[in-house]
Amino acid sequence: MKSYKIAVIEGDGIGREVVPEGIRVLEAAGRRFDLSFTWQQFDWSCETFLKTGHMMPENGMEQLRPFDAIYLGAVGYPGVADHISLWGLLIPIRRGFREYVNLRPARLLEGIASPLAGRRAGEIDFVIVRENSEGEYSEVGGRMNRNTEFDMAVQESIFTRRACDRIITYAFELARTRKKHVTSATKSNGIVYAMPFWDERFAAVSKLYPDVKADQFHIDILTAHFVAHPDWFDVVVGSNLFGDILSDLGAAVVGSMGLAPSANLNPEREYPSLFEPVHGSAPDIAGKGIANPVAQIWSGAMMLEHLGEKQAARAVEQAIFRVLANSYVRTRDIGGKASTSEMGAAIAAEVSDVAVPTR
Ligand code: GGG
Repeated sequence: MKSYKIAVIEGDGIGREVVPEGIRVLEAAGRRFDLSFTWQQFDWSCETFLKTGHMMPENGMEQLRPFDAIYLGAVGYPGVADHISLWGLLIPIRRGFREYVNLRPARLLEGIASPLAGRRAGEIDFVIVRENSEGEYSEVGGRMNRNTEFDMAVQESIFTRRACDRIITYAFELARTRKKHVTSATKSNGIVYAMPFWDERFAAVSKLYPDVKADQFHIDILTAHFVAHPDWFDVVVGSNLFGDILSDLGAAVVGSMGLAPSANLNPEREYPSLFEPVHGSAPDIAGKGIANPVAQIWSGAMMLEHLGEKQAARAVEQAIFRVLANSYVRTRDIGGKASTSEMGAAIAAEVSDVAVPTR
């Protein structure tokens, strides 16, 4: 039996409701595929911040370092400014553990209605590859003259050749395992230094992949194409901010934020990688037991894949697909009345005997 040590950070809001369902499903996969998990809970959240002044303890990164992976729910809650919660927990982990790839698949599944008229399952199937270490999410800048009429803020974007090349290369390698097409999200008409540089790096890396189709769109028209022609895309690579925005749009066109998983990967495996749904803590529905746990559960499948447990990963994915395609158990965001735990239980039950495709 293989065993894995997983650090669990449920975080805030619906994170506390969907993570237990993810664990329930991964435990079911463990029983079927002879895997054992040790789940260690870390109660790091906005509530912790309000009690201690820190989202995580000073030695938080040291505490997480020995784990095989990190399974996170959501970060952010009213009462704590969003930049405090994000920069106090999620971003230090992504950066400290060199999780420079943020992988965010968007696939329209059987049984799910896209808000885009006439789109059927399988027609939308792309992956956002988001640069996760620099770009617009930068600590370079500052504030001056606070609370005066001269109050001002400066925020610098950082684009390095090393980080651009490695994320673009990752996108091309991924495309080779899919439909061999990479689209770059740019804005080199308006952002006059960073984005022409991004385009140069995209052009340079794309030359190394003559077998992969490469194209690029300015982010404004790209968002329009996501709505009008989502079937045009396979792998879409973008900067930290563009990738973040595009992945919420991707989730929306495939039916719900509750269906969008993500992986923050340290591809070199020097550090634990982190798996979390794309969605946030959703304070408007938190505490009601109605959040869709699929994004969290699917992020668990991505974690299994990264750990090398490919059969178990496939089983979790197939269980999700089967429940969404065939079952009346569905949460409100996708047209049903089921609770978070009913949905988790239905997927966990399916994991034990669902057919697993070999690929
Ligand atoms: N599930 C993780 C979460 O809570 N994300 C909220 C969020 O605002 N994330 C910003 C980001 O991914 O950069």
